[in-house]
Amino acid sequence: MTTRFNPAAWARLFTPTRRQFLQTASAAAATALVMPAGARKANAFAYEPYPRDDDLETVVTSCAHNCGSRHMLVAHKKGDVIVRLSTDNGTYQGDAYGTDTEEKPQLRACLRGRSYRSRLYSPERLLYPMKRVGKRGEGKFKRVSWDQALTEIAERMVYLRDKYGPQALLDQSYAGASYGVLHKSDQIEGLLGRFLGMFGCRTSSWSVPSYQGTTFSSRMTFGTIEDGNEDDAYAHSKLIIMWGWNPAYTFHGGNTFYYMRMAKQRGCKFVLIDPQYTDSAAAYDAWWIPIRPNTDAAMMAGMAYHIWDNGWHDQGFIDRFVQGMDPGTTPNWAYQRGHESFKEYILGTNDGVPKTPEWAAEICGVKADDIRKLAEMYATTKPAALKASWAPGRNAYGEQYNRMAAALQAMTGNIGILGGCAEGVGKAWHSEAVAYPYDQYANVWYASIKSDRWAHIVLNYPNVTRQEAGLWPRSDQFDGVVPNIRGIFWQGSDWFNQLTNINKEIAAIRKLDEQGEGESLLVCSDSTITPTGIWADYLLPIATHFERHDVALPWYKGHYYIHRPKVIEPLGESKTDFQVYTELAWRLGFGPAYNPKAARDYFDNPDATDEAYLVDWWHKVQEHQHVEWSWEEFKKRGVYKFILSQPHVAFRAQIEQGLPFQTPSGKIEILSSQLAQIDDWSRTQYGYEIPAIPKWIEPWESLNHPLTATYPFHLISPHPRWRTHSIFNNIPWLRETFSQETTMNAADAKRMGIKHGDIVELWNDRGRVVTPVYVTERCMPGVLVLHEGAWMDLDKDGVDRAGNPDFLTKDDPSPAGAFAYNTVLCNIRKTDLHHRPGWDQLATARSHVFRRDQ
Ligand SMILES: Nc1nc2c(c(=O)[nH]1)N[C@H]1C(S)=C(S)[C@@H](COP(=O)(O)OP(=O)(O)OC[C@H]3O[C@@H](n4cnc5c(=O)[nH]c(N)nc54)[C@H](O)[C@@H]3O)O[C@H]1N2
Ligand SMILES: Nc1nc2c(c(=O)[nH]1)N[C@H]1C(S)=C(S)[C@@H](COP(=O)(O)OP(=O)(O)OC[C@H]3O[C@@H](n4cnc5c(=O)[nH]c(N)nc54)[C@H](O)[C@@H]3O)O[C@H]1N2
Ligand code: SF4
Ligand SMILES: [Mo]
Repeated sequence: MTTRFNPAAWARLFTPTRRQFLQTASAAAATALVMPAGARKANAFAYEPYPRDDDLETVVTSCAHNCGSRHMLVAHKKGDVIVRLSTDNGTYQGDAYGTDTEEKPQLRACLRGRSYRSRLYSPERLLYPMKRVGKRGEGKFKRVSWDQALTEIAERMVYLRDKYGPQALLDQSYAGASYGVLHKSDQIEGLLGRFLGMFGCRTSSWSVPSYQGTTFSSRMTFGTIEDGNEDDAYAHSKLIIMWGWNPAYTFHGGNTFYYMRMAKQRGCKFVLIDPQYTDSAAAYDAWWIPIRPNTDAAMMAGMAYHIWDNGWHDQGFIDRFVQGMDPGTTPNWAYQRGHESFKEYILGTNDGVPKTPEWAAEICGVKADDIRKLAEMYATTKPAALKASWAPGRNAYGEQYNRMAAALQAMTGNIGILGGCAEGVGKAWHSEAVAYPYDQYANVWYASIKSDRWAHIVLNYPNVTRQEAGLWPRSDQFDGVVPNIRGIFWQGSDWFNQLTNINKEIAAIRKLDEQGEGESLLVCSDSTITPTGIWADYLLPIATHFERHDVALPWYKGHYYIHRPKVIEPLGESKTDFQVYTELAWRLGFGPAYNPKAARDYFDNPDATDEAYLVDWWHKVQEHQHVEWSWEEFKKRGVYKFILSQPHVAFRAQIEQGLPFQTPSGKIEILSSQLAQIDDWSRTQYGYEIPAIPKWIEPWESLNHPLTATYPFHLISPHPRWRTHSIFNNIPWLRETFSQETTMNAADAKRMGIKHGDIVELWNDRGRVVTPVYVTERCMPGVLVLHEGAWMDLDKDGVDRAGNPDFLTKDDPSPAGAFAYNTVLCNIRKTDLHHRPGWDQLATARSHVFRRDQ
C-alpha cells in the first residue's frame, strides 16, 4: 500500500483545541486560512509563505454529489496538498480567457463547491476503518485494520444470508456518488447493488425520495423520464411559471439562472406558486401566488376548468397528440372499463363537482380571480414554460400534482416546442452514464420495497402486508414475501438522517439490537463521519472524487463531461467503494465476476484497472456521440462541452415529425393505458388504487384537515442553498452565510408572541426539534419552513437540537411511491432549550471522539 498520507502533518493541522478552532471560523473565510494568527502554531498548509500560482500545479476536476448541478473545480496543488480551488474561466477547452456564451457557458462553481477544500480536509473526515465499541448510536468506535473490518463484515454477511435468506440485507445506497461514471452509488446502476445482488442477498429500495411522484407521472404520461429541455431553452420563453421551484436556492442545472436572466432581458414574465416568496421570485420580479402546501393539484384543476370554459385550449394539439384529454381522445375500451376523460372530470360530468376556480380556491387558499388570471396568462402566452418542480410532488398523492401539470402543459400545446416545457423529472440530454459492467448482475434483488418503509417493516415484521411494504411484484417464489431485514448497507447516502420519521428509524434499530448482537449488521461507507455513521457497526473510509479516477456527468441538465483525475492520493486509509466491494467480492468468492478487469491486488493498486474501464467508456462516447477527441486529449483538457445545433427540447421529434411517444398508445397519456387496465392494485408495487387520469385527492395532513386543531401549522422542508442535503453541514465558511432556522409568518409570530431570533420548538406526535426562528412576511400564514439536511443531534429526552425536519415527517408513502416530506402538520412554541447547530458547537464534530486514542 503506497499512500503518501502523513499522519504527523495531519495531526498538526488539528492541534489547536476545538475552542480555538471554532474561534477561527470567521477569520477563515476572510483569509482562506483555517488558523488565525495567535492560535497555537499549527500549519494549516504545509507551505508557508503561501505559494504563488507559479509554484502550483493546476488540475481540472469537477465538484460532486447530488446537489442539482455539476461544475468544474480547478485544483491548485503543491505536492500532494490542494492549496486553492478555483473554477471554470472559459479557457480549459482551449478558448480565450472569459469565454462564456449561450452555446458554451462556463461551468462555474457555487459557494459549496468553492468551499470543497474545507470538506476534503475537515475534522469530520473519516480516515480509518472503525468498529463500534459502544451501543448503536452512541458514537463510540475504535480503529481497526481493513483486514479485520472486511473479514468480520464478510463473515456476518454469510451468516445473515444463510440464516435469514436472500432478502436479509437492505441496500440503502443513494445518489451521493451517482454522477460519476465509474464510482457510483445508486440503487439501479450502483456498485453496492451489483455487489449484494451477486452475493445473493439484497433487498432494494425502489422509490426515490427526490421525485417518485414526478417520475411516475412522467413515465405514465410520456413513457419516459427524459422529458426535460436543456436550460438554454428557457431563454426563449415568454412566461415562466416557477411552480414550487426555487432555482436560486435549489439548483436544477448549472446555468439555469443565466438562461432565465436572458429570458427576462427578452421580456419574459415570471410567476411563482409557492408558500414562500423566494429569492428566485425576487430576482425576476415574479408575481407571487402563495398556496397552501399540498393543494397544488386542486389549483391546477381550477386552471384547467377556466381554460376550457374560455376555449383557450389547443384542440388541434390535443386531437393529434393526446389520449384521454376529452371524450374525443378517450378510447372506448377506457369508457367500457368505467373511466372518464380528464375534461369530464374537470367539468364534473360524472361526480357532479365542477372543478371551478371557486372550488379550487376553497382548497388551496388562492383567490379564484388569481387562479383565473394565471390560467389566462398561461393559456394565451406562447410559448410558456410551466416548470412543475418536485417539491409539491414530494407530498401525499404528489403524483396527482405532476400529472395535473402535464395535463395543463398538453392542453395548451406547450410540449415539444422551444420556450415551452413538459418537464416533470427534467432529465434532458442523454449522457453515456456507466463505465463499469452493467450486465445481468446489475440491480439484482430478492425484494424491493418503498424506500421509506424499511423501519415500518422491521418494526412490524412479520405482520406486514405487501401493500404496506410497497413490494415490487416478482414472478418467482419471492413474490409478495416481505423481507426480514437484518442488515443495512449505507453507501453514498446519509439516509438515517434523511428519510422520514427518524424516531421510527431509531425504534427499528433498537428492535434489531434486541434481537441480539450478531443477528444484524450495519455498515456505513462514507468519506465523512455522518449522523448515519454514528448508528453503524462499521465505518469504512471512502476516498473522495479528488482521490480516485473518474469522469463527472451533468446532473440532469447540461451537456458536457468533466474529467476527474486522481488529484491527490487518498487521505488516511481511504479506499474507493469499488475497491472495497471488489475486495469483499474476492473474499466471498466472486471477485472476477464482480470486477472483471481487476487483478487480485486491486485493493492496493486500482489505477490501471480504473483507467481501463474509463478508456472503454470513452470509446462508447466517441462511437455514440461522435466525439473526435482522443481519451488523452480529453484528459489533457479536462472538460468536453458539446455544442448543440439548437437548444435541446424534449419531444421535439414527436411534435415536429409525428414520431410516437413511448407510451402504449404512442400519445401523451393524460389517461394512462397502463393504470386504466389494472384490476388488482394489491398485487402492484403501488399497493393502492391510482386514478387513470389526474385527480385531486385530499391528503392525509394539510391545512384543511381537522388535525389542525392540534397541529395548526403546515411544515415544508425544502433543500438548503448552503448544503447538499446533509453534505457541507459542517463547513464553517458556509455556516457563516446561512443557518438552520425555522421561517415563520410575521402575523403568526406576533399573535404567538414569538420574535425574530427566538429559539422555538416544533413538534408533533412523531418528534420534537429546536431551532432559532426567522420571522418574515415572505412566508404565508400557517406555514413553517425548515430546510432538510441538518445533522441530527438528540438530547437525552429525544429532542433534536439541530433542527432536522425529518423528526417531524411521516413515513407513509403515496400510492405511487412519492415520499410525503412536505405533508406535515406540527405546532410551534418558544422554548428555553438550546439550539445546537452542530459543528460549531461541538455537538456533531465527532472526529475528536474517534481520534482520541490514536
Ligand atoms: N442547493 C441545493 N440544491 C439542490 C439540492 C440541495 O440539497 N441543495 N438537492 C438536489 C436534489 S437531490 C433535489 S431532489 C432537488 C429538489 O428540488 P425541488 O424539489 O425543486 O426543491 P425544494 O427545495 O424541495 O423545493 C422548491 C420549492 O418548493 C416549495 N414548496 C414546498 N412544498 C410545496 C408545495 O406543497 N406546493 C408548492 N407550490 N410549493 C412547495 C418550497 O417552498 C421551495 O421554494 O434539488 C436539487 N438541488
Ligand atoms: N424533510 C426532508 N427530507 C428530505 C428531503 C426533503 O425535501 N425534505 N429531500 C430528500 C431528497 S430529495 C434526497 S435526494 C435525500 C438525500 O439523502 P442522502 O442521499 O442520504 O443525502 P446526502 O446528504 O446527499 O448524503 C449522501 C452521502 O453520501 C456520501 N458520499 C458522497 N460521495 C460518496 C462516495 O463516493 N462513496 C460513498 N460511500 N459515499 C459518498 C456523502 O459524504 C454523504 O454523507 O434527502 C431527502 N430528505
Ligand atoms: S452546484 Fe453542485 S456541483 Fe456546482 S459547485 Fe455547487 S455543489 Fe458543486
Ligand atoms: Mo433528491
